[in-house]
Amino acid sequence: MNFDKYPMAEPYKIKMVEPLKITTQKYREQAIKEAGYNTFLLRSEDVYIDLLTDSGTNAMSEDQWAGIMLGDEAYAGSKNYYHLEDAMYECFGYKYLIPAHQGRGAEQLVSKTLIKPGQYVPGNMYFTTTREHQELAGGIFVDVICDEAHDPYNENPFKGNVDLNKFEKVIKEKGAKNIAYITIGVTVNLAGGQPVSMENLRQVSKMAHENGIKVVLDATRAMENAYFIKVRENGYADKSIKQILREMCSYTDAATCSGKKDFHTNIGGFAACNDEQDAITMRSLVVVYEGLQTYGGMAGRDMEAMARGMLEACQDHIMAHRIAQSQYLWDKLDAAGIPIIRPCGGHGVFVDAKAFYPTVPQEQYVAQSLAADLYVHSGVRSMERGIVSAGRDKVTGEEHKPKLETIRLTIPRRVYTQSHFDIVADSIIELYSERNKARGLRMVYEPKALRFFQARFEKIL
Ligand code: PM9
Repeated sequence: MNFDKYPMAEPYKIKMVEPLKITTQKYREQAIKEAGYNTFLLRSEDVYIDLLTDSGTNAMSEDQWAGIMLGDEAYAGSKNYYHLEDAMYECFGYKYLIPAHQGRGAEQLVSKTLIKPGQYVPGNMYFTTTREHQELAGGIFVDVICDEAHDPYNENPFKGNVDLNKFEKVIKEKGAKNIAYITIGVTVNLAGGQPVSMENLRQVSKMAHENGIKVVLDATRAMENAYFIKVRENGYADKSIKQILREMCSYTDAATCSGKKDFHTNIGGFAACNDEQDAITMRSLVVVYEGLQTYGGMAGRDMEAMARGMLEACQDHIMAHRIAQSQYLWDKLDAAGIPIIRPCGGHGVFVDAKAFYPTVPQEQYVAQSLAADLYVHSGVRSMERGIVSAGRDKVTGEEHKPKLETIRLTIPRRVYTQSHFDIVADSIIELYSERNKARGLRMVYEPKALRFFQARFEKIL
């Protein structure tokens, strides 16, 4: 039997199930209205298939659950911290670990440690929480991702790559001493989960280090990125995910990581670095914002689950199945002619809302409106990744207008089956056939920071 022919076949069996509720369309119309047409404000029990995010929504393994029972809840020096430190070193290779309650906690520590107010922070496309913490620390984000990343239909297999000319221009124009560091997200979330090649990481590292600039990896989905390097980049097919990951990290000086994605855990994160002084500064901050340096806002049991999940996610067949699920949904939508970001990315499928609803302008929050309509149609929850997520320029107050205006169908790991993906695909296809009924939204409540989480809207009739 050639099992390679069945990448989608689950490398696990199901031990515990969580019931799902199917509601009527009338019920969902009322629910989304009450939620201000914001899928973040829906009650989870009113959702049938939840593709809002892959963050903290993953199914842990029996080994991780067993680890939960071994939580050492001592205030200081928990044995689970040391397990986590060992696992992080084995997978990522950084010298120092600073645990945090989740990714944004780590982002605060790194931003406060490395950014002096007024400094620039280039990066391969913004991420919401990352840019927020950089700006709160007085930094100015500059996008240096390649142009292909902003084009949904460009087929470049490494659309997450940094454009070296753009990076060099920032160094020349602003001066190396005015650059705090460069952030490299692997994969790039808002570009559609697109990976960065090893070759690009190597070149960015060379250019940065020749100019005395540090490289900070957003390692949140680094294992997915390593998998893409394995299957898409020459010379890596016979290397393991762990070997590829260690090489990726070797080009960088520090990392932030949300533990809620690749590691299948429900909570957790960390910052890591190789510079002792940076570690000392971050440890002095972690006790103020997160918790003691040996738990950083996590319970001992959470650290144990994360340590075990990290080692598990490095196994090649686990990552192959993970990406096969995204590819399955992507293939079905592509075959039906649905406008989606190409090529298939890691953590989900991104529908091009501007092309899906061409009659609704971006200023009327077209992706937000599509996400609400999809929920009403079938109880499938997705997330807006467009003008609402992009927020406003902190200086001018103008709305950022990203070229990519998408809804993200994010795939939680080991949670849904092929039949669920069939329903999601059919629902999108049916909605596409009714696209002439589309209406825009008006924002009626706008929070100051990370507005996409809490903003409220009304339908324009
Ligand atoms: N990502 C996601 O759904 C959850 C929050 S935003 C809706 O994609 C990257 C690349 C992320 C990320 C979170 C964080 C922050 C940092 N970098 O959510 O704080 O995708 O653990 O991580 C989310 P935390």
